[in-house]
Amino acid sequence: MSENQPFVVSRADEEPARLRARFQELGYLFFKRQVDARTCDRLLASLLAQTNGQVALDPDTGLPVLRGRPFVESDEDWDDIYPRIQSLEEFHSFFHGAPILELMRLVTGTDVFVYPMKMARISTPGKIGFETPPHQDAYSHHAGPTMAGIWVALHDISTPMGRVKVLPGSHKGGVRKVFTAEGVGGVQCEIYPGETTWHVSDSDRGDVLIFHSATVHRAEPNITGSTVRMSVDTRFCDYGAPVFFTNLEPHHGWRIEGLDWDRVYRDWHSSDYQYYWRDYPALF
Ligand SMILES: O=C(O)CCC(=O)C(=O)O
Repeated sequence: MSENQPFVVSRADEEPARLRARFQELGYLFFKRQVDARTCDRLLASLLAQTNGQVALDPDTGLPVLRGRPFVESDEDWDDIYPRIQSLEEFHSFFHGAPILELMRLVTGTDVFVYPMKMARISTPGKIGFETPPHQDAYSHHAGPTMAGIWVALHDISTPMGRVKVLPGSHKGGVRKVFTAEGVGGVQCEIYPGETTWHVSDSDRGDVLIFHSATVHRAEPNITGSTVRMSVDTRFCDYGAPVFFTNLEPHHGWRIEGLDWDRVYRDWHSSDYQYYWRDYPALF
């Protein structure tokens, strides 16, 4: 049996040493409303505009709702929608903006490298059992101890919508054995006996979760009738830490034909965040 406890909430104006100590203790930091609501609304609207009406904003609730059939990452519908999302300049530049970069620097205490790979999550109802299983990003991104994930809620997320939860302190046990699993990513890591308490909370739009590369985390199933949970995330590390080459592709570029940077950058107005990693000193 496992149980949930609420996230410990951190504030960006806390003493940095205290925040970093909490990060090393819990393996995560959760910040309320770090990204302003209008920025989240704009990005959410742009993401939704790429779905051919399959997911739309309910004007009464401000939440995304499913208008078409349910889908999960790597389904035919998702493969059709996702390259258009990946091609949004606004989606990529979101992670290089001040509110996100400031948090990354606060957590690391140094300059950071933002991974080129940016992820958008679209968790629809009707797909129970396909949610992201427990895993560590250190395994899936071949990353070292200074790498961390940063996840942002684009709208208010309540319990039934499929929240992301973490196993506090789990980063201290190193990188774990994995086995094949149903769901996003296709692998699940070992959970040690006694690891029964997860941390998770409902989110407001703009809430940010930062998790250590070895922190075990997972998604809950979306058990709503029609609400879709949408969030975005990427990875970052201390500037100069080794970054594995698979993180230099667009997310799912390895399996969706034509989803490469030329395609992604085709309609961008600025080149500021194009190929910015090419001179990064520690690629392997
Ligand atoms: O948002 C999700 O559903 C999964 C997020 C996640 O597992 C990750 O960012 O590694």
